[in-house]
Amino acid sequence: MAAWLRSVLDWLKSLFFTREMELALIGLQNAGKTSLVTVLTSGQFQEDMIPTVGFNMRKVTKGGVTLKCWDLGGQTRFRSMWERYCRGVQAIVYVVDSADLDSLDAAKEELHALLVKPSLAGIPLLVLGNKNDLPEALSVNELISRLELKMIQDRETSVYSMSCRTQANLDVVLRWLQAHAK
Ligand SMILES: Nc1nc2c(ncn2[C@@H]2O[C@H](COP(=O)(O)OP(=O)(O)OP(=O)(O)O)[C@@H](O)[C@H]2O)c(=O)[nH]1
Ligand SMILES: [Mg+2]
Repeated sequence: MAAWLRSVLDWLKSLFFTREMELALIGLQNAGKTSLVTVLTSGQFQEDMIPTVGFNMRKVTKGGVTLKCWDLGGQTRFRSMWERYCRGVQAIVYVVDSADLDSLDAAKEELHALLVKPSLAGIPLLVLGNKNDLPEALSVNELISRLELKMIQDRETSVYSMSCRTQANLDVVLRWLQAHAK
């Protein structure tokens, strides 16, 4: 009953007070960025994803917040676009395949190379260790160490372990995003 009432109240609130939040999803190819947007918009995990060529923009409204998601391609040839799409967003979401241990050094280097850009100073960062349904996936503490996240001092940084496949921690990720909307 309480849950039912809460969802009616959320719906009524969303009619009158929708806030918008622009965010950029970046990270190496195959990390799960498009899967995350798909799970957020449809509630369904899809196995057969196509690599993103360039970028996609999708909007999803959850709990009175419209998330405008710039979903960028992670292949090397698209990485030079990341900065442009990260400018002016309320949050940068950096998605990592936490079970692909061979890609973590490249993920670390790309992240730190992006964050030194003066145009992105101070933008909050959410690092997501995706694919935590896989047995070899690293924990949050291991990700903090492997990605050298403690070196990031000039912005708010949060890290979660999650899975698009099982939707583990998706609620926590959504709450973080909603809390950072204008
Ligand atoms: N096991 C598992 N596989 C996942 C998960 N999330 C995504 N995948 C798979 O990972 C692959 C890549 O997913 P995408 O969402 O296309 O990755 P992307 O980061 O958008 O890749 P690019 O568009 O090339 O940058 C797909 O085969 C997904 O099914 C997850 O949580 N667990
Ligand atoms: Mg993609």
